[in-house]
Amino acid sequence: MKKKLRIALAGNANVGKSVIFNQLTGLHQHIGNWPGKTVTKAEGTLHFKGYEIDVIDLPGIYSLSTFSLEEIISREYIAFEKPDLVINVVDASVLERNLFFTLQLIELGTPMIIALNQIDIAQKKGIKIDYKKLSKILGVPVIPTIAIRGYGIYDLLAAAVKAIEEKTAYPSKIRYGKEIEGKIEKIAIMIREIGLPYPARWTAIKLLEGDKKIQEEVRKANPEILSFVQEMAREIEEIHGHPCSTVITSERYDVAGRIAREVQKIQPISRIPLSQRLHELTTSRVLGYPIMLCVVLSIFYGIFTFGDYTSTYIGDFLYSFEPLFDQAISNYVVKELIWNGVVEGIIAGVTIALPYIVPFYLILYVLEDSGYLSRPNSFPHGCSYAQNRITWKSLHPRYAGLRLQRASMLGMQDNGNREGTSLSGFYRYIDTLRGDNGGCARACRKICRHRVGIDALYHRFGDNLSARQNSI
Ligand SMILES: Nc1nc2c(ncn2[C@@H]2O[C@H](COP(=O)(O)OP(=O)(O)O)[C@@H](O)[C@H]2O)c(=O)[nH]1
Ligand SMILES: [Mg+2]
Repeated sequence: MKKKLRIALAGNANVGKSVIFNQLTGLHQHIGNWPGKTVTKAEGTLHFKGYEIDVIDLPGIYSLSTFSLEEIISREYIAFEKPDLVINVVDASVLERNLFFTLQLIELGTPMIIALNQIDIAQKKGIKIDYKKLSKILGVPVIPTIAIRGYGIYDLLAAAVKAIEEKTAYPSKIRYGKEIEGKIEKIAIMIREIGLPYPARWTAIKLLEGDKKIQEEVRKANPEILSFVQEMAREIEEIHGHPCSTVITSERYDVAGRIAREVQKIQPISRIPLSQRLHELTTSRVLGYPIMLCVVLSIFYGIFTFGDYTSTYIGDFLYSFEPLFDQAISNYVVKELIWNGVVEGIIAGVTIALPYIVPFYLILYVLEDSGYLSRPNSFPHGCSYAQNRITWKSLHPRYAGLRLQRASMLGMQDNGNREGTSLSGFYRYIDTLRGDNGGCARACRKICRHRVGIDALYHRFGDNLSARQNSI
């Protein structure tokens, strides 16, 4: 039977926990709610190096207090359910803010490693983090990751399993100022005697912070401890001139700031390459859509304009052979059959297909080669194929459909069909706006003429046939 492990992902909101969770567990996920709560619980399973690993994506939180449901859920899960390891996901681009939570996890004494995520964003901001030094200071493995690209995810998993196996996931103690540290120690000694399920040092800090839930549990076990804590808190307040909880919070921020300053270097932002800037522009939430629209419209406009001109010239060139053909073939029926029935069909095909389809594929090739088509499905972030319904892959059929509709509408009107009049009027209006001399319309008319020519032949043959039948 496979050995089972439980790993929890914890960290601030929007640091990339869910992306890492998805990378780790793929489709093997179960999404529900925490029992009796409205907060989403995401669990998944993966198999790695002979282990069956349950991964849980904890809600995003900024502290381990009891101010929100998310904080209570995360704190109780880590403290009571005791996962084998917590992966603390940290946003490398705002290290100091994230370390504030990391320090609290360390206080809780949980075995942990750090996923230093979003290093790509940090790099863009000119922030370089010495993750080995960070690992040394905190005493736990630190793995740099770019979750959205899957970079570092394997290393993270390998480091997690190794840390559990070798028991190297126990962080160093982070020390506060001398006078606070002395008081924490004194309270912790008393806590150890009553044997609470939480680590003694963490409980002592929480008592000094005035955590109501912990106070209640301690009161039940030994109310004297609370009066001692009150005395200690008052002494701290006297020294610092602020409430004890504020002093502890600001000490924590100081420690987080000091560590961040020690491990990160902020360099002047290097020039972002043009390709990167174009990528950002074309996938931006705001500008991505108008740019995409402009690209699509430019493709249509360019192809219609280019196609109309080339179609006209190719058509004129091929039709210039008609008088020669007339001279060469004297029999009217044979001439009609070959010219109207075959040659005009080929001319129509050539003047429609070549001038429009070839440039379309060329443009598509250039777009594909540039990578624009493969940018988050060529649409700005968070905007999927399914949501948009329009896809690059469907652009060609749509274009061809539009082209044929246009052809058929103009043809219908030329044939005196009223249904075609309104839409063909629209197309003609667009042609006028574009200053088009009606090249496309002419090409469409050729198809229709070809069609009319064939119809005429049918009629003629039909008439001949019926005349012959009558004579018989
Ligand atoms: N550039 C970049 N974006 C990331 C990375 N990891 C996550 N994100 C993005 O950060 C946002 C928040 O990620 P999510 O996993 O939902 O964060 P959570 O709130 O911690 O679960 C999403 O838009 C992700 O696409 C990363 O390594 N690099
Ligand atoms: Mg999430």
